[in-house]
Amino acid sequence: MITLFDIPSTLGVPWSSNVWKTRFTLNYKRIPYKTEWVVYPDIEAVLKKHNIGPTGTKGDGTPYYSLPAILHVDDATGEIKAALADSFHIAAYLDKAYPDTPRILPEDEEGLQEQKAFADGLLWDMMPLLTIMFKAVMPVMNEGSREYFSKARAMNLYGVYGVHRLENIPYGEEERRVLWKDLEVCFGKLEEKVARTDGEGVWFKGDRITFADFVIGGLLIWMRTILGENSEEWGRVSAWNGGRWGRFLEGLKEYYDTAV
Ligand SMILES: N[C@@H](CCC(=O)N[C@@H](CS)C(=O)NCC(=O)O)C(=O)O
Repeated sequence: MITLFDIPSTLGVPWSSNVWKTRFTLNYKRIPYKTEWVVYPDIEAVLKKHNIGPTGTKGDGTPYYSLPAILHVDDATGEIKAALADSFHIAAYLDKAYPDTPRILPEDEEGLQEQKAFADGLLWDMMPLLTIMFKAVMPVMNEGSREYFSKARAMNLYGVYGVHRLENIPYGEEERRVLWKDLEVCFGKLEEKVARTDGEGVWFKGDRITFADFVIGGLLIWMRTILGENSEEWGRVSAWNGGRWGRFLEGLKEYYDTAV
């Protein structure tokens, strides 16, 4: 059985865009799994317990431990088959460990690099989204995560300006108006990337789903879950670019409407 480590919220449903990339991958492959919920301050200890290493380095030079992570245990023997973090590495592992399931990453080096570059770059191309979403996530963070999240994400975004808590980032009507305007431009650029394949299908590679689609899908489901399906904000996003994003997420429905 596979255990997927995820971060809880008070909404009681999966919400994290990064972890959704792995949920989509598991659901697409129809691989059964169970979820273990870990609040932010405990991620490092839980991963260390399972001998899962960091996925990067924090701004202060210390190791960065992150979710998603999976633990794959052979039910019959109890043998640990794998324990790893990072949604891209997990996708590569699942392609290899479950060869009878549909592949999600290409086999050629160039194709792999294209997927990795897209996965690594998307959030950097969506900077206005981070302030909007981090602000929106705060009220639904579990008690155990809230303090950590506020400090860590303020550090990510505004640390260099000496802002140490998300609550201290200015977020009035004018700031929001500018962020949303900039975000629309970001989605326009994303649309240009995806639109190369128009006519052959809606996905990043045209007619077949690849990991890049779960990167986009993770971002969209994060927004829809946190902003609210019936919110004015989600209505706006899903209508941009001729309604592409609402349709895109709807197209992934069978891979997120799965019991967890
Ligand atoms: N590239 C990584 C990114 C993972 C990531 O940054 N995850 C966040 C959760 S959304 C995390 O675990 N952060 C831990 C922290 O901020 O200390 C992946 O796709 O797996």
